[in-house]
Amino acid sequence: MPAPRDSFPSLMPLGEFLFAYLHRCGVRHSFGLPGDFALSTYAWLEKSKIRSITMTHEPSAGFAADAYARVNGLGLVCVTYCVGGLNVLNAIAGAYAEKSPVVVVSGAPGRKDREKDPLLHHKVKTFETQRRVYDEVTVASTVLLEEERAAAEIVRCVEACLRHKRPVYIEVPHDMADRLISTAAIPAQPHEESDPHTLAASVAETLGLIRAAKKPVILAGVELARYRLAPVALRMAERLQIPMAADLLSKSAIPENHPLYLGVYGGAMSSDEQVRKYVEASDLVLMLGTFITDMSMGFYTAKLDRGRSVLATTERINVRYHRYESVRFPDFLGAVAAARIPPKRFRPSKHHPAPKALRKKERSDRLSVVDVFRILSLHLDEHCCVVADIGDSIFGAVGIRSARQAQFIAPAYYMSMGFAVPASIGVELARADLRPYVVVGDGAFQMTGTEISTAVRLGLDPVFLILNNDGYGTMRQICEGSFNQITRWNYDKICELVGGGVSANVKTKGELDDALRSAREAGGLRVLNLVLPRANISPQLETITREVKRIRGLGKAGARREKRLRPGRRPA
Ligand SMILES: Cc1ncc(C[n+]2csc(CCOP(=O)(O)OP(=O)(O)O)c2C)c(N)n1
Ligand SMILES: [Mg+2]
Repeated sequence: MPAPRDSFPSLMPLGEFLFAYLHRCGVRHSFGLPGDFALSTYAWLEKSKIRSITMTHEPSAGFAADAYARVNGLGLVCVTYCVGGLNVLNAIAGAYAEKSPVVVVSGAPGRKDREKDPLLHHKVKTFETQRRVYDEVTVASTVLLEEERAAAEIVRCVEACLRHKRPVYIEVPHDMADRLISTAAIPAQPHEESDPHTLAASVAETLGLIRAAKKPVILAGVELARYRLAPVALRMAERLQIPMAADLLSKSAIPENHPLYLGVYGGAMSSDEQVRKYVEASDLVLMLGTFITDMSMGFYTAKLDRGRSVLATTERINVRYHRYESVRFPDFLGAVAAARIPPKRFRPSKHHPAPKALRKKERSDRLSVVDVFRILSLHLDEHCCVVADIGDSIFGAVGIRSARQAQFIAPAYYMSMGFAVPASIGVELARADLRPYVVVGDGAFQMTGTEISTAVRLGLDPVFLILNNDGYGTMRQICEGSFNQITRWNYDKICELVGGGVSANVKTKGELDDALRSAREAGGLRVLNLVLPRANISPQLETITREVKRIRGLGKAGARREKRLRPGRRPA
């Protein structure tokens, strides 16, 4: 989608144009933290129609903007030079890896400052350092040092962000923000088109495979969500009666209450054996917008044969062993979805089991990870968005199966801890009708849990479920050690600290059910400290840690290897 660019006054202050343009492209909130080099930019942000949200720490601003971008279609971070910009870098790297369109605006030393090479505070090596670092995690970057080119540079970067669904970097020297820039000569960006012959050939080969297939299946990938193409894929699935599975990164890209939905596929990390068997026994796997990653494919346990698959993404169109160049994914998908071929026969009956209701006699049982996700599933509906952090929060979430459509957001490929609490702020600001249900480990909570104070200040109403298993449970499964121990916090006291919300300690299945019901009925911000047995994990985490240990040579096999390599010494 090209960004709009017309009808601006021909001369505008740079800062005014920047935020007016971003607003026109759909940005309504900015996440960040000011600093002296960014204050002139912040002054324009304050005057603009975009609401500035100050977070407690820049990494959180990055996670919030990433989640906001996933829901809204474009996100914005505003920070100061290096101390702020480099603080937010990891979150932006995650947005790059998982295709989330975030614009990073950073304040910087002035044009005048750069004439000599003084040692200015926040400078690392050269004035170019931060921009060069950002070149690794963005699809376009610019330093706005010239009035004549500034507007065109802003448009170029934002258009790249929208086109590639990946972050871009815009550096605003502090003495440039107020300068008048020309908005007249903004060159048009080239419009990419599919080569019609190659498109026709790729579609014809795919349709031939679909016609011949007895048991095709669609793996609905995350790009369907990013490029808003899920309705097209759904249309295709419905017309051809082809069932669909998602992966961990794309979970909920298609509605999980759809009759054609099978569940999450990820090799041995699938949501259940039925899905795994169905996908692996299929004679044609149509991977639409799918990222094939070690995580989403269950750490190399997935069994998908290239000879019976189509992989169509914005980066490649592969039909079995053929690769088609110059074919745009939306064109390919649209053409396959519109083709008139006879539908398949699919009986959905035994798939997609709804979560089992809680029985009276189990209410006093101690809570387990599996039950957390089962009970949570019973309370979710189309107004909920589950935001999961790393650890069993994300692996166990494969087991979430709500009876009605619920959204799901997680850094399921880049896997950076600390994502979920700040991300929930981005989700709720992007869509006020979505209530975040944040599933976060005690370790991850200790990284960015301070953002609860931001949520309280903004009057938001997320429900935080802290999976408290006394430390880094995931790491403990792979390799036990004192490095997995963290301080035991009184998580139920956090509401007192930040001055808002209601918290509770939850130990049994019945208590969780009651707490979620009360959260639903009364609204408001909730913090639930879910006290779990230390060794209790989800079946998905068990699978993945077993595979990691096997591949990395850790655990028993690793100890034997260590002994062989260093006879007489105990493994560390
Ligand atoms: C920023 C970051 N640092 C380190 C890791 C490595 N790591 C993955 S899971 C994990 C432990 C998570 O602990 P917790 O949040 O308590 O979840 P649990 O594993 O106990 O479910 C660590 C340290 C990571 N993924 N991200
Ligand atoms: Mg933990």
